[in-house]
Amino acid sequence: MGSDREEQLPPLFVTSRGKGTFLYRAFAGSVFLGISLIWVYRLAYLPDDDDDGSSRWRRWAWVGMLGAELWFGFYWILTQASRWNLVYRQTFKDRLALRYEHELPGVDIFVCTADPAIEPPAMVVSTVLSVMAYDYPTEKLGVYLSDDAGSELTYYALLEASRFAKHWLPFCKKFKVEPTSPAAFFNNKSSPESIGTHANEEFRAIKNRIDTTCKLNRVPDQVRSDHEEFSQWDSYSSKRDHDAIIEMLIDRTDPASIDNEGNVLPTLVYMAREKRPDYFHNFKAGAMNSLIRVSSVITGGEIILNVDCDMYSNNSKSIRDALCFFMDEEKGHEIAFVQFPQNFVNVTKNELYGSSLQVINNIEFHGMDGYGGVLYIGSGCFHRRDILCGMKYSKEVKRTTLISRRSGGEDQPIGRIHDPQKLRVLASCTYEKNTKWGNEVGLKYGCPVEDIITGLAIKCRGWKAVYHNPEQMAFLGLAPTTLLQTLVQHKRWSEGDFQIALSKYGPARYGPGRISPGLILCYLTYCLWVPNCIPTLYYSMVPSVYLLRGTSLFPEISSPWVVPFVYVIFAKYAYSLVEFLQSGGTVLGWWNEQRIWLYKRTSSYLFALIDTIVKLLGFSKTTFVITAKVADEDVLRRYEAEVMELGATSPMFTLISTLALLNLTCLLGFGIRLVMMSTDSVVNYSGSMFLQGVLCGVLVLINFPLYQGMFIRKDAGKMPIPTTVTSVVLAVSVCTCFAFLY
Ligand SMILES: *[C@@H]1O[C@H](CO)[C@@H](O)[C@H](O)[C@H]1NC(C)=O
Ligand SMILES: CC(=O)N[C@H]1CO[C@H](CO)[C@@H](O)[C@@H]1O
Repeated sequence: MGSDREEQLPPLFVTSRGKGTFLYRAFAGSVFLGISLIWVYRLAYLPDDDDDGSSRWRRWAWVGMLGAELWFGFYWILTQASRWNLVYRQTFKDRLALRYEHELPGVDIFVCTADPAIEPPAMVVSTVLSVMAYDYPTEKLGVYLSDDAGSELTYYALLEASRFAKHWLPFCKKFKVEPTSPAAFFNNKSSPESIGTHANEEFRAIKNRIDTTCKLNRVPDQVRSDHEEFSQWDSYSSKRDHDAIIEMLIDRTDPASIDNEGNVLPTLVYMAREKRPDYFHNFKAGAMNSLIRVSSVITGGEIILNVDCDMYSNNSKSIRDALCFFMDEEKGHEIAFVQFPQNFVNVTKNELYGSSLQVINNIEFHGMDGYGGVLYIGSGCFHRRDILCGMKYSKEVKRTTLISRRSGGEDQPIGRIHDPQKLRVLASCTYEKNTKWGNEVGLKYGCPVEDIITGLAIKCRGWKAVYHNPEQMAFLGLAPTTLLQTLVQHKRWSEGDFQIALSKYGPARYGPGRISPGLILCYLTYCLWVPNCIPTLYYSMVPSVYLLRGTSLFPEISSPWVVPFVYVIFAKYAYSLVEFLQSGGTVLGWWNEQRIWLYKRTSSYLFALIDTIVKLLGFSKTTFVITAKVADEDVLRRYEAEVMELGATSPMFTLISTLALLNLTCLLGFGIRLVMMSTDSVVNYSGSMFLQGVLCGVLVLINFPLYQGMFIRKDAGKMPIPTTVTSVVLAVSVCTCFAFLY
């Protein structure tokens, strides 16, 4: 290749640094000073160890406060890493088209679904259609649906979709439709109605057929007799026990596979890997690895995109965006994957469950990107196939970018194996036995967050990752719509991340020398979510019960030591509010986010910690809970009205409501005590208990929706009465013990 010419070409992407970095660093330094002063205060004023019981209790509580504050300070330092050095990326798709339009690489897109009852097939095929309609040469596109339930309903839906694609793809092209998910496009009130009536009717008809079939739980006999492949389900016994089923619904190399306007259609493949009760299936990582193998012999695209089945494409140019990174002459060769943010269509204005992940998407990931290593979060991510399959980075491969390998003619010959028998072998339970799959090749096994650990391993092999967060969001999915879903989802995430921290791939152990120190800190922020539960529980209980007793654990209001406490708390929260507003949130949304922050820490993370310990002791195995993507209408109505959904029985709910009631009792007790005092002692007393009272008061305020759910609301989403009763009993007994015993 003419390398002189290459070097003068303007780049395909540019990276810019965030503004105000210096100011931010100065601010962070001042907060750190405040934190250090808090530590100093705790050490300097450690209560003496008298024999008197009450002061001994105070001493221990004080030591606990110090421990909690040491942890919070340490964790705060970790979170600074992802704010230290923000970078933003911009791509030039016109340059890409100009230079490489005729040598664009093949792209295989994997959509994973696991259960037709939780992830409705009509939604899944809308996602499939949205990615089939990417603005990309269709003869280079392969779309694969992995159905881990091996359900014929999902296959049926895909069959309908493959027929609808013949209308949908030319329609998208002709009218430049955005987004290319038919469900999203036709549901959007602002979509021009005039252009789509016919397509809309057709889509509604197909959606109805799919929904009806799913409701009846049975594929129509006519369809079954017209399509002999349904006979493969004759041997199907359950979603945990069935043969591999691989069907090519559209083969782009087949001259008959054209849309209504005569253009080639992208390849479309249905895959249900073999499942047997005796073989562990490794959840989504197992499905992804089967897809990697099967696709490698059918279309063998150099680039792999994987999306969750609810994450439709909202930007038909995303592939081109990603290629601007991979194909950049200067830097492209070291990039292993390009991660897009996970955005959600379902979020309400003041996001009650904090599930829009705005701060992660708009701040923290840009910070990780600054260290060359955003997380791989399992959806909306473009990978280079050879790197995902274990290739190591080395200086020699510097020039083997996608392009030069392609034009060098060293392409792995794509077998174009269409022999179903051979394909099924690739998706069989036994294929991976005694191979490196799940370890050095493909996605890693043995961790509930296979994506995070795989991304980390890739970076530890020397590769870089890029985060691209374009204005027009690339992928849109569904956020959890109930409190319990949110808490359960976070339990899974935090538990998985914590397992990474404890494993031999723990960033602090495996990272040094392989990835940058900043990136290690960023990873630790996520991997150490779980241990936050202990100090948070401590801080939300102990000061409150000591308030009830009248024992002070904070400096008096007139003492200069109040300053660092007030400054750190004020600075931290004011900044987090600014950050939240900058990321497109509202003030109320921020307040809601703080509540979820508390609930996650005191329930999800605690249960994750308990489960981790139980597993370490060898009592149970990893289980995987899929987050439901559908909710009944009643629940949805409350979600849209931003009324907290509490109508479920869960130990998590018992825990958070006990804590809420505990704080309420303590605050009331404190109030009663104040009322019964003389004016002089009120001033003194409230001065010494000031910070503690504020802390308890804020905890009561933030728990307001819980009190409502327990005592005021009458709808089906209120707290179940048994939970309320249990929590009241627990909270009152704890308070009584502390107030009157010892
Ligand atoms: C999704 O795409 C549409 C059409 O281009 C755009 O108007 C909309 O803003 C996008 N949605 C989001 C959340 O970015
Ligand atoms: C599946 C689901 O929850 N969908 C809802 C997402 O939110 C929109 C509007 O907020 C609803 O119309 C959907 O039904």
